Amino acid sequence: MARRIMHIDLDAFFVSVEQALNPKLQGKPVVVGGRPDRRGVVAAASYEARAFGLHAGMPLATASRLCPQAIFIEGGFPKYREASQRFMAILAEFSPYLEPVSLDEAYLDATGFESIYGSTHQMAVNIKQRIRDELKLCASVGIASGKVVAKVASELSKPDGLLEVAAGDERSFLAPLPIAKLPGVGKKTERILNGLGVHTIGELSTTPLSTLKSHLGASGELLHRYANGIDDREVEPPSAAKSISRETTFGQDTRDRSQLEATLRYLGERVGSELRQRGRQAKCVTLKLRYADFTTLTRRHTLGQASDTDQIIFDTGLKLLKGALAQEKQPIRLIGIGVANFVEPGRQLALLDSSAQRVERLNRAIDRIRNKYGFTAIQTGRTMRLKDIFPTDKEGYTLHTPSLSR
Ligand code: TTP
Ligand code: MG
Repeated sequence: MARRIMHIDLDAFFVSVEQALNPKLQGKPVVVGGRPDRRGVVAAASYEARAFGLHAGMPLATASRLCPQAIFIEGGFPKYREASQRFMAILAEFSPYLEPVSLDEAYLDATGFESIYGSTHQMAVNIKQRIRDELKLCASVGIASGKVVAKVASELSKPDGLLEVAAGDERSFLAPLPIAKLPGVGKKTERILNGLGVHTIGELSTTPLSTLKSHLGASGELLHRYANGIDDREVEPPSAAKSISRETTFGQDTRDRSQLEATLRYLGERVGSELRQRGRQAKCVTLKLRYADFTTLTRRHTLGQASDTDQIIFDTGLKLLKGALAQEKQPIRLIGIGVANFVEPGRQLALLDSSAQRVERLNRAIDRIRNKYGFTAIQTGRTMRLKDIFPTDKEGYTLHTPSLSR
């Protein structure tokens, strides 16, 4: 199936957020970056301001000379961050294959989504509409068989654009454009290529590879591929964390076995619950201890078979703890447990023996109840001991480092 990759980029992002919040700014030349009497540069310019030649990176003083009637505002990052989060949340509803690139820009793999929306074009129309309705912002969308052509297309379509390059048309679409439009061609590369008599992407695409390699090194090869519309890079969702852990420092250093084990059990359950929520199983369990003299020990154990159950996580952590306590007699200041080496759960429940099945079901039942009524709605035997030590609320025990232990 031919890939359909979308590049979505918000128009005049910082300025558009300001205009959405303050309608008086709409339709006017507006600059975010600061007062024109200050040193500094334009961060974003409205399209009305761009008509006067203003652009990002231009000194504010120059901007105000070219367009004295422009409205200059300082701007505020939290507003842009919030708008960005809402923008990405909308995109995530359209496809799970989403790669945020910056605050206002993302790639989305829409391959195979035609059947849902009628066409990829219609899907893009729907995305633009949701962004307009919910955020009062305007997005430009490029659609192509790969990232590079999709990005060039969205850029070219701005503002309020939507441009789809049909499969097979990538080269001819790029050919007439100046090389500076090709992602990866910066000022320096542009100068070198111009020196070789190369001005358009089409000319770049027919320049011998050996010439490009000798003048640009490895990037010459990449640019040659891009210029020919070849780009197999996948849309990569942000890499999920590679481990999950919880730890806490005790109010007082301790050697109390039952307190150590109860805390380990509790932290292990928090780890297990997040692991199951992420739909992963882990092959490795780690224990972390910090002693009264601040020396820190970490021990790890690799499981014969990946697991996501509280019992296996705790039992493994407990074994590591017992081994450590046998070796070192100092009181303990901090305890932590974690899991790593994730795998997708591959095996069928039916293949497990019946006692393992019971454990899995039990874990899921506990998760359901805790999701509904809070973490302390169910207490397993060992963690009851913590009641005497730590205050509880619906969310769980309030340990000394809540952010790490929740
Ligand atoms: P861009 O998407 O590059 O620009 P834009 O959204 O303002 O305009 P366009 O319609 O061409 O996409 O950058 C997004 C935001 O990042 C921009 O609104 C402000 C910020 N930014 C800076 O702070 N400094 C800069 O030099 C650039 C280029 C952007
Ligand atoms: Mg933008």
